[in-house]
Amino acid sequence: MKHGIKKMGFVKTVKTLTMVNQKAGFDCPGCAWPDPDHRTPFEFCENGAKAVADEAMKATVNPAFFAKHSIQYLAEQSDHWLNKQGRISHPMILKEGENHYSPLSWDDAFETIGHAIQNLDSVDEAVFYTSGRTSNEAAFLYQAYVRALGTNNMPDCSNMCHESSGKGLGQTIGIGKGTVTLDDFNHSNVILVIGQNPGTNHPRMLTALRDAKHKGSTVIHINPLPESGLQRFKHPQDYMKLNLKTTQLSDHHLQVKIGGDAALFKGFIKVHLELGGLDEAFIQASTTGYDALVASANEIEWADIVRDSGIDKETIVKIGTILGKSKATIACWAMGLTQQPNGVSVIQEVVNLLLLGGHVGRQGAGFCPVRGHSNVQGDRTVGIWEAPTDAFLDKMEQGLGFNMPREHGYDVVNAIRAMKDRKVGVFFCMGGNFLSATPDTHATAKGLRTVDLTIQVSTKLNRSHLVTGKTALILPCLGRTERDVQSSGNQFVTVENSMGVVHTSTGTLKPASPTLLSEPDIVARLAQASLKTLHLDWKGLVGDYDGIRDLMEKSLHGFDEYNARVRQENGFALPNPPRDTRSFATKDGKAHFTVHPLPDVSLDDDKYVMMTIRSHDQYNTTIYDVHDRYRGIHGNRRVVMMNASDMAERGWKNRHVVQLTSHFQGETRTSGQWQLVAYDIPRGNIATYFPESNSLVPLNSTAAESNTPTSKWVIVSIDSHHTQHSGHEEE
Ligand SMILES: Nc1nc2c(c(=O)[nH]1)N[C@H]1C(S)=C(S)[C@@H](COP(=O)(O)OP(=O)(O)OC[C@H]3O[C@@H](n4cnc5c(=O)[nH]c(N)nc54)[C@H](O)[C@@H]3O)O[C@H]1N2
Ligand SMILES: Nc1nc2c(c(=O)[nH]1)N[C@H]1C(S)=C(S)[C@@H](COP(=O)(O)OP(=O)(O)OC[C@H]3O[C@@H](n4cnc5c(=O)[nH]c(N)nc54)[C@H](O)[C@@H]3O)O[C@H]1N2
Ligand SMILES: [Mo]
Repeated sequence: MKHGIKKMGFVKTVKTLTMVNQKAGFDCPGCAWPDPDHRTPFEFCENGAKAVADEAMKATVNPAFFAKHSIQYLAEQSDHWLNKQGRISHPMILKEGENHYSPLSWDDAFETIGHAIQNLDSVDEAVFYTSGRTSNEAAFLYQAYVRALGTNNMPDCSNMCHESSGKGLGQTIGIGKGTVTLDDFNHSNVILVIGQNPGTNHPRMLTALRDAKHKGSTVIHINPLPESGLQRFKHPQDYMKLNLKTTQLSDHHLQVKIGGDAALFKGFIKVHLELGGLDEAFIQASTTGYDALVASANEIEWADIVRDSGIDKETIVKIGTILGKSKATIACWAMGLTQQPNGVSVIQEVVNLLLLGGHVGRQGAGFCPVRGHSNVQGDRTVGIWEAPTDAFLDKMEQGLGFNMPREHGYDVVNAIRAMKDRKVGVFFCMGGNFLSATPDTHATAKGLRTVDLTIQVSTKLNRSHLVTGKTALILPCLGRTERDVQSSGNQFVTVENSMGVVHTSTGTLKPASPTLLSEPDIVARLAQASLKTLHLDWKGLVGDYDGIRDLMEKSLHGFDEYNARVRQENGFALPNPPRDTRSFATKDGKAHFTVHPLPDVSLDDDKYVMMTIRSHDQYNTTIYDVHDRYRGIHGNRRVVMMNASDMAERGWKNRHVVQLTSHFQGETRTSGQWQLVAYDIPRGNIATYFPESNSLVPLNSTAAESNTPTSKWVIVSIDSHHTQHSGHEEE
């Protein structure tokens, strides 16, 4: 309530928060955790309230604001300050060589973009980014437009997020998504929470863990940090029932070293194989690669497993035995696994372990990659994909009635490389904050500045509005919480949650400014301004989103009777072969055990591994405040969490100011003015907050196969700070 009242006042707060995640309300723009079928009036968490309140701010970033503040002035302000200024009210343009954005009409904005696109030498010089809040309708229309233009250049935030999960699962179980439902949690024996901080990033997941624990499940938390949301959890509604007991959510915490999960899982697999109790019928009938897995497990030495994971053998045997005896195990994970150099293969070690016990397509068991942005999974399902398969495009062509480009496009890292090579003329962003979210901030900034025209469809001011192409546009749009009225009346949109359930989301608030357009409307006008052949009745489609959904039904697998089924009370679940029928859409129709060498996690003596993580008061690059309450850190975000013994060894105390230098393939990157804080983290490991530390993440350091930046594996050296900090314009 406090977070709401500060930004929207009392009455609007009550009205708004009681619509979050309700059947007639809007989907929380926070995370992608699913809603229970039977809802209480309060289906939101502290951080969801922050996200909603942040969107419901007044539209004070208006033409007068931009007339008052130059780009140079704005660039000197912190991310926290930029976000605090309110919603953006009008389309704005920053003309080449000018220091202030000035207002322009929507028509002029689209004409500017249309010209720029039509003047490109090749459509492949246009790149279209998406952040994962975009609805299914907007995303579907957007990809249809980009493909009508003739390119697959569609990098999206998931390239930096769960791409490794999609690849890791797709290759082994034939679907790049999770296989559990919310109800499975209530039937599980064991729940693994790996490389994830749900107390801050998916708070409503804690309720599912609490309920599962009350039914007897064991929760095993694998993380270099203790992450206190898992230690002492009290459901907010228990305060009202005066049931003030806290639940210890995690029964076991394995304080693995950063990057040590592959070794740890190889240990679990060894224990399981020795223990027996495998699901032999399943292995026999439905998998391949079992013998090779056994052979490789026999070869691996315990000494290597213990050294690389940082966990002693006794503990691995104890936890491995619990896992080996479990009749129903769920594995949840997030960025601690996906943003590693071995992001894909470490997820496949998790797959190996669960396949041994047949923990897939069985009640209470399966894979649960916990998604970030509230519709990032839906965006991919409906076509935001730089590397689509032919089968996917065949169906899309059938539905849309025009030819699709087949050559794969740029993902996020390749888009930045292309900018640096001056191969990008127009860069269009549907939401997000590309400059701050991507690695290697200085390299990205340099890349962005080579582009002729950059366009940001946004709700709030961020650093990507300040580090731009030669000409820059801001197109302000409606948020998820706002009423979307088109020619046929009030519209709703649809989204897919982390467990593959598609449902409606209806904005209820008065739009922050009468000038705002919906995202589908922006796409339609973009198409009309820049396509040589229209192919679709863009205006008609936007007049009534049912028309967009009818097109989706024709163009996508699993969307039959979309308009009818998505209107059902709890929406509907998309097809999921492993979950529905224990079948696997791999080439041979089997689930695959895979063998990977132990990754090299060795370090030189003077080096540390840095992970870049989220605080409790941020939503990705949106900084709500400068605290991290659950970790006991207040008033500063430029902090380095470091082991007390590592600090003592260097003669350093709390608050000592250091500079960090990252090392990769002979290159270094340095960033100064960081304060040390002694923290419960393994020796040799440190943690900092993103986006501040993103200038240290090397562009070319990416995960094998998924090309995801290794935001959780940055090799650094630490020195006392001597040189002057260079200002944060691009940091
Ligand atoms: N309030 C809020 N909610 C959010 C977001 C937000 O910024 N704020 N962001 C949304 C998005 S887009 C996403 S993707 C999710 C992110 O959700 P998380 O993945 O929970 O986010 P991170 O802060 O990146 O945390 C990663 C966790 O992995 C651990 N970790 C790091 N390296 C390793 C490792 O090598 N092994 C293991 N086992 N653990 C490791 C870290 O200690 C940390 O606990 O949250 C979503 N929800
Ligand atoms: N070092 C490091 N880097 C990381 C990560 C990390 O853990 N460490 N995590 C990565 C991950 S998992 C992700 S998902 C990315 C996130 O990357 P992005 O999705 O690009 O970044 P966000 O900060 O979520 O974007 C916030 C902006 O989106 C706009 N916005 C908000 N709501 C809406 C809306 O409804 N419509 C539109 N059009 N715009 C809207 C606002 O203007 C806001 O400023 O960052 C990645 N970067
Ligand atoms: Mo994410």
